[in-house]
Amino acid sequence: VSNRTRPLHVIFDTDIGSDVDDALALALLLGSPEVELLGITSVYGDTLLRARIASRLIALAAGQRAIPCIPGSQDTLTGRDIWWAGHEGSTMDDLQTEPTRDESAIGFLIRHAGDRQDLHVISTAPLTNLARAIQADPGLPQRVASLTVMGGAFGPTGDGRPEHNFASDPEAADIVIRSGIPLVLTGLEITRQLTMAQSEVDQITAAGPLGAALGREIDQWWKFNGEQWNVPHDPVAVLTLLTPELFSFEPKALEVDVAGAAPGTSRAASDPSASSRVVTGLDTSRVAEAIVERIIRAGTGPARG
Ligand SMILES: [Ca+2]
Repeated sequence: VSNRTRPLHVIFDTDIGSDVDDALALALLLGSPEVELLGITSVYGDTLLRARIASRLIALAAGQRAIPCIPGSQDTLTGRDIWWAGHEGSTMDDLQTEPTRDESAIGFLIRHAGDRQDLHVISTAPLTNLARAIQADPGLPQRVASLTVMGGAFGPTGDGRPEHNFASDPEAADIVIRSGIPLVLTGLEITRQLTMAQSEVDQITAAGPLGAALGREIDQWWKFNGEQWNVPHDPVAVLTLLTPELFSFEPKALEVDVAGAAPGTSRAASDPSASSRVVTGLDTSRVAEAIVERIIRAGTGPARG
């Protein structure tokens, strides 16, 4: 349990529904007592469906209040093709009954940054909503406490391809990186140091209705990939905000390619004066434990007795 005296005010910006890791990241946030989740903004493709998926998972969590789920940008800044797995929402019945908030996601981000100097935004998706919010309100980067991002690749990743979130909307990543927003980036070379396999999934699936729903989402994602494991990219990035003591960070100047052979390709160079920090290492076993522990807490509620 954190020794913070005030809650962390968080907005979670997500492409939940495709890769299961956004759902795991949302559950992790719901199981984190130090977090006050102000809202979920969805992005990339069918964002109404994505907001409904988030709403369903929140409703299944133990003891949760209503948290607004707001459909955000469907298209990317330059109209690049949307990657859509096709299975989004298919493990959940009657999703059209889930409430979403009829408000601009970009306006929601700007409004909360204006209300509070202590807003922490977490993005585990293409950065379209954030880029549009910065375009609409160029003072936004100075009014948020931090922006935590799963995105980019800053070391060997094995396959030589740019990371999905940056590659899906590189122009948006470029705008965010250049904005001076206090950015903490977790790249693929960090997240790929962890995998979730059957033993973790068995524990999660046993954790109440939320755990069961996550179990179905994990199973669907494994079948889609033909694997018996997945990489929890987005939960790892969320933990860089909640448990920074489990990570090492370095200030780095960042670049992302918006043209050329592989748009979305990113680079980072050490720069003590940079406003951005890149995660350079992690305690893999403690991060893995924290992910499972917090997701279970979201499903079952705080320990009693
Ligand atoms: Ca994601």
